[in-house]
Amino acid sequence: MRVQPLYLACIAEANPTGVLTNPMTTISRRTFLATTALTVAATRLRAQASNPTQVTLTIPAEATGPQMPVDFVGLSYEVQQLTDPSFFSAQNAGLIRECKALSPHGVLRLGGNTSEFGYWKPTPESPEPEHPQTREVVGEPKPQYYAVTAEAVRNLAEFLKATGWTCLYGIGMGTNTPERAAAEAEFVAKTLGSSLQYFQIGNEVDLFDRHLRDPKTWSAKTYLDEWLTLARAIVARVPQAKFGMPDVAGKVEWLTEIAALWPSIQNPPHVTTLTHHYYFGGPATNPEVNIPNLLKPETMAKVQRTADIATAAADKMGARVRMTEGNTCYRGGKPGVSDVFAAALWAADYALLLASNNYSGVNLHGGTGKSVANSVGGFLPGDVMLKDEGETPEQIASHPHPFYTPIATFGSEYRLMPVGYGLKFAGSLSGARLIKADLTRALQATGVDATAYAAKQTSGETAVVVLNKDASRDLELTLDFGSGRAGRVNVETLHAPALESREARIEPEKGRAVSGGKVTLTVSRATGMRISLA
Ligand code: BDP
Repeated sequence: MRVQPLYLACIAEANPTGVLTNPMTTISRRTFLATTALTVAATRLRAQASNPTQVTLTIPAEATGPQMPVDFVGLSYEVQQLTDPSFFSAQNAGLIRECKALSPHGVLRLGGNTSEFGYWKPTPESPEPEHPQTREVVGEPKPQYYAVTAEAVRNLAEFLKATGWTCLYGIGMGTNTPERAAAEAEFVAKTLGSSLQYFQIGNEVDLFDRHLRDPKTWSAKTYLDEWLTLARAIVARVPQAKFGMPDVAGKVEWLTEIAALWPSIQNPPHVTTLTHHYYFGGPATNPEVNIPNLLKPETMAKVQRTADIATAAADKMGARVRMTEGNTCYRGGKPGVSDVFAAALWAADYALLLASNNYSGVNLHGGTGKSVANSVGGFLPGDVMLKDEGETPEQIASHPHPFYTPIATFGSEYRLMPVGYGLKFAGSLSGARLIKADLTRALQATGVDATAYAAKQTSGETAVVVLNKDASRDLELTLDFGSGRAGRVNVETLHAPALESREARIEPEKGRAVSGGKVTLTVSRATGMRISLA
């Protein structure tokens, strides 16, 4: 059995689910105080273990980097989630509350592997169409067809209004026809109105050669031809339609190829966004998917290389880049990595690195266990792993399903998970212009695995987010805002007792006075800190 840290056992006493995101509301005060005492004692012990590493970061006064859009933060769900029309509906108060808590201007992306098997059913009487042959492949969704109904789209529109979010609406490509795609798009455009940002046609099209297309002929070029047929059919019925594409799983060079082919297209559809996906690794059984690998600097160096390729292609097309579907570990996530605090630090760092590369946003994938299990062949490898490790059905059920979901469903309750807290923490810079300064390089020169991002809000406030991902080293950080700056900084932390904790919190700390333009703070190991100066 997985060894549970002491504090979690203690919390689980009062909360049988064992999963915590907001201890003040889910456990008794007595248990919370006991937990806090343990945590504080553990922190003291750690602090005695080694001296903090001292470092000074100079924060330039001018912000000349990209502006992080107000709607940078997003979530991604399977289209199959629409088969329950009450899920994305004005009635689903719990989900609406968690979405709003995550971001006041979020972006809901609908897609995933299941999007290739949904068919548009405009009226309850519309018959199920005939479907083409596909190959069944382990790990890919079984060709289980389902209807996307007008009722589900109407409810989705109400849900978006209630959250203040917009939508990237996924239309299938794998088994769809231009006529059905256009009819669906027309209804969606009319029903979602200004809540619709754009359409995406096809999910992870670079993997279609596995089960949906002929591997001998499938390429970026054949994809583009097919995409154009569908997109033009949509534009014929929705002339103002905008698109994001190609939503590749991994072949980011398809973006380069598409950008090279683009000038040869007569009267091209309006593509606002080039899109790709990103999963750090997978599946759950892969031993390389672990906390040290997730948080090490090389992981983000790889992310940077993908961003360089994607943004160069987008610049050529006059578009932006968005990471429309991703998370820590594919095939539904890995317990102990995807559902713990390490994922919060990863998500915050990943999102801010992409923001500093001028991405228009990030959509972390999640949803219900069933919809994601269906997207990967019917079951989550993480469940098998837990069973093999001896967890009881109750213990397994206490994990979020899928393991990486930013908002988890427990019965009728919805809760923001650690990975969601990380995204929310990064989202606190939304709307601000990033300050170009190699803060991360300065931090990593000390040998500590930490990163930092600075930004200037339109109000003039300067905010610095420091993510100390290091499991063993604390930072004694001096921020130098320039001798002309004075006042007090506000401080907020993203923290949990340990990287392995199945919880996360964002909490204010005591402000500090700035003296001579400088302020010094301790950023403990495995902690994020946001320091802002008006
Ligand atoms: C992506 C798919 C999505 C899956 C996810 C996963 O688009 O449908 O849920 O991976 O494997 O490849 O977790």
